[in-house]
Amino acid sequence: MEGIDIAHIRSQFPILNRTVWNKPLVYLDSAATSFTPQCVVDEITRVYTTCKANVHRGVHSLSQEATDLQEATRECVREFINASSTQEIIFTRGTTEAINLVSSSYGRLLENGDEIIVTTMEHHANIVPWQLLGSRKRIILRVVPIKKDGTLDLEAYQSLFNERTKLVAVCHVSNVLGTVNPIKDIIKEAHQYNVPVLVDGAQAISHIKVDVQDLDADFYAFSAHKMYGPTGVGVLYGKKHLLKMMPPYQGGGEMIGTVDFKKTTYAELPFKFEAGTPDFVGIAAFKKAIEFMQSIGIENIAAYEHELLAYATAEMEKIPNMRIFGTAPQKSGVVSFLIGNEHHYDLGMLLDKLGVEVRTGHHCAQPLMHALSIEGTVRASFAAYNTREEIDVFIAALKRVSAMLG
Ligand code: 7TS
Repeated sequence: MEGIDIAHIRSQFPILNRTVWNKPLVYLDSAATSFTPQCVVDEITRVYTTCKANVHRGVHSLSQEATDLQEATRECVREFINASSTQEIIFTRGTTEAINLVSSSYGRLLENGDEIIVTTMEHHANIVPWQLLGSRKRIILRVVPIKKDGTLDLEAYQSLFNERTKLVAVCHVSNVLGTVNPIKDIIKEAHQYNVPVLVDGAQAISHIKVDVQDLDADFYAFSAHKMYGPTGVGVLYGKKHLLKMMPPYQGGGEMIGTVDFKKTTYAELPFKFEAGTPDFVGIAAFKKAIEFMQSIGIENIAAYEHELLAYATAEMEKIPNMRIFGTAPQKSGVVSFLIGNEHHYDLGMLLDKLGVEVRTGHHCAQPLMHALSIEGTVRASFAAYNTREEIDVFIAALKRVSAMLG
């Protein structure tokens, strides 16, 4: 494939050389977390061994260096998603915390009887924070159903708006079905009612070129660990005017202007939402992960993964009793399946014995499982370091497992 030097990419991931049960590793669980290239690991070591000093905490040289690294990542993220200002880039622990930030903070502005639109295909991280809000106030969740192929029912979506609708919270890409939602249209529709939209971008950001201004997204959340980066780091993008009117999420150091027992003022954006010491080492290394993706080109990654998905799907469809969940025309590199009535757990365990690492279970999307009338699926997901040869091993393993289970 043009634009992708797969051998060069793989050489940057030493973990790919390990074995599982004495079999070469075939890692097809990058939707849960992606592997991390050596440049990211090296940067973590470099920061720990040369300038691990707390950020925004003083005039000494080490603190200044660490601060510069963190803020360089903020600028890198801004450019990566084309936000208009670094004030709109808030570092969090991940997608989950980014969504909890919005639910806790923006949620304080909501009133009894207000409504939030979510969809059937949301990860629990984009459901439970809104339900928690509902335990403090009477907030009603309206749920967009899905069609047979795993696309959203957009007519139903349009019918859910009314004068009490205060937010739409929707994933860009489903972590189970792989469906790429028409997020720009979804946002346009909501904006006709002056309703802001939070996009859960956890499964999109490393697979699709994201331009928050072009999408006109009000909030966009994602995790570094799913984009070849370190664990414990994530981003909430928010439009400045919304972030400005939102109260702080957590209180502590960094997020204040002045503190007095009578009156405390808060810091300017983005620091107003960054209480306490962040994972500044991880944040520094996150820049290397973004640069890694940029060195390949996100469009090249997307095209390559799409080839892998198409190849895997075509081969899987040849296996008797294969049931694939999610057949949307626009899909990202995720394929969920079952074989006949075999339990997803048995399938996953046996695949593991053959060196193939896939995710099994409800994938933190139980309402979607209920809608599909199943308990769980097996999910294979792809990243830039996977190969057609690995898909061949996966398919051969699937055939063997299928035969073993009869
Ligand atoms: N939203 C979506 C769509 C996700 O897929 C995930 C994680 C999250 C939010 C939460 O991200 P976190 O980084 O804050 O944990 N999804 C998965 C998965 O599909 N398998 O393991 C984690």
